[in-house]
Amino acid sequence: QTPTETIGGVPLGNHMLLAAGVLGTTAASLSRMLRLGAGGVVTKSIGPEPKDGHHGPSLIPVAGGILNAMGLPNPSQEFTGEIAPLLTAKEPVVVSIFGGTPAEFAKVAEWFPDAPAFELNLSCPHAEGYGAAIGANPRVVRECTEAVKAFGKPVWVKLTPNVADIGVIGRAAEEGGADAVVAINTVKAMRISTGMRRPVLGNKFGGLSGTAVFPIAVRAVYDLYEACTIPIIGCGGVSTADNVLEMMMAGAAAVEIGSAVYDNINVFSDIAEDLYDANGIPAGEIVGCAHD
Ligand code: RRO
Repeated sequence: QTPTETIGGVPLGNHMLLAAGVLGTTAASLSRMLRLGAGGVVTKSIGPEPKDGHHGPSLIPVAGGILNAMGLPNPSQEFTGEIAPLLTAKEPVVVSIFGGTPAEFAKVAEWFPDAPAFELNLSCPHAEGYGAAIGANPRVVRECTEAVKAFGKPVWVKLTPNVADIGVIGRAAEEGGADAVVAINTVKAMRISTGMRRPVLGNKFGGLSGTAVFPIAVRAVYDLYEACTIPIIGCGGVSTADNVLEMMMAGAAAVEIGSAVYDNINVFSDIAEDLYDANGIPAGEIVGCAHD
C-alpha cells in the first residue's frame, strides 16, 4: 500500500497496524499481514539475550479474549537476519524491543540500523525485571526512551494499563522524546483450575488481551490524550470498524490489532471495508474526537 499518512514519524499504509507479539516472529508472517491490509506491522519483542519463554501452558482462551504468559521468547540478535529483507525493502515494520535497563534497550536498538522506528516494550505484565516492572516507573521510562531516541529514529513507547495513572507514564515517555505512545499492553490476570486446584498458566500470572480489555484500552487512550501532546496509538481488543472509530474518538491517531487476528486473518481489510461503507471515507481519513 502507498503510505497515506505519517503517524509518530512512521509512514503508514493506513491507520491500522498489527500489534506486537501476534504473528510477529517471521518475515513471512509480517509481510503476509501487510499484504492482507495492515497499514504497518510491529514485530514480536526482541531483547538483549535469547529467551525460550515460560513453560506451558503459556496461552489459553478465556471468555472475551486470550490469557498469555509466553515469557518474552525471542532469538535476540539473530532476529536481525530474519527481518533484514523487510527493512531493506523499506516496509513499515516497527521493531519492538525490550530490556531491563536503558543500556540494554540501546544495545538492542543498535542491532537494527535500518528499522524505520522502534516500539519500546515497557509493559509486559509478567516479565520479571522487564516490562511493567520498569514501565511503571516514570524516571525509568524517560531514561529508556532517551537511550533509544539517541539513535535518531522515531520511538513509540508501549505502556502498561497496570498503573495508577497512565498519564504520568505517558508524559514521562514524551519527556524522553517519544514520538508516540501505544496503549495498552495486556492486563495482568490469572485463571485457576478448580479441578486441578492450581493456576492454569505455567507462569501462574499472565496478560489478558481481546475484546474483554477494549474498555480499559479506551479509558487509557482517553487519559493519555488529556496528558500528552504526542500521538496515541490505541491497542487492546480492537476487532471492528466501530471499535476503530471509538478509539479515535477517545484520542487515538491509529490503532494496533492483535488478538482479533487469531479469529479473522482478514480483519484489516474487513475493517477498512466497513469503515468505508459506513462512513463513506477511506480508513486513512478518519477524524473525530470525544474530548470537546
Ligand atoms: O511474551 C510475552 O509473554 C508477552 C509480552 Br513480551 C508482552 O509484552 N505482553 C504479553 O502479554 N506477553
